[in-house]
Amino acid sequence: MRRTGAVLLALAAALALAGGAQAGKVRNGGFERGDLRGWQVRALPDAECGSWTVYGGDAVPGLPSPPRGDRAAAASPPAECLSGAHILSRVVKLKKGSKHKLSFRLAYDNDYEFFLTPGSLEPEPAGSQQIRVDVLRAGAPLLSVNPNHILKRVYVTRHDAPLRRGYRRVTANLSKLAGKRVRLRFAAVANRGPLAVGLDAVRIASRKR
Ligand SMILES: [Ca+2]
Repeated sequence: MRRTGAVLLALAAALALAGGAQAGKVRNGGFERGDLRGWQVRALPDAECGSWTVYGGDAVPGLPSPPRGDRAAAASPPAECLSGAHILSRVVKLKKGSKHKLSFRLAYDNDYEFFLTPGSLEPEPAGSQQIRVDVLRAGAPLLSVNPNHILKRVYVTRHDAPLRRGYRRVTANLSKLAGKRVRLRFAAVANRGPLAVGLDAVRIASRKR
């Protein structure tokens, strides 16, 4: 009985950890579990127009195979959908007194002629064809682009950015946000044509100052 109790306690502790914000860690940031556990997924107008999913190999047209391991995440709405916003996010705690560096790998394939970046992540009504990565206040509305809610703009597609890109590493120094709970938000919005986005190897490297 005693051993069972210890195992249950360990299990409970593990579950408690899994449910809360991890201190500077991005569990399942490489998507090698084959699912999106640990992440929050939001699809607008709804998931019938696709969603963030996990893929392997050449399963997503326009995207290279995962750059790290066998799996990566992808937002790739079906071509028949005229508009959609796809948000992948999670809250992390950045430990006080440490330096923090966010890094990830991003690839995309834009079937429209250029990118459009209105001041909104809603899929309607403004013309929108964009990829955005932000660090938000943990309590901010998920779709907000209000500067008061955004702690760090990490990535935004420029109007004339290349229409196709293989996986590239993107980094951002989050050391100024040490001690805060923040939301990492990866957003793909398209209402002018298909836009496939791939994401892998999301991690936060932390070390003591
Ligand atoms: Ca991976």
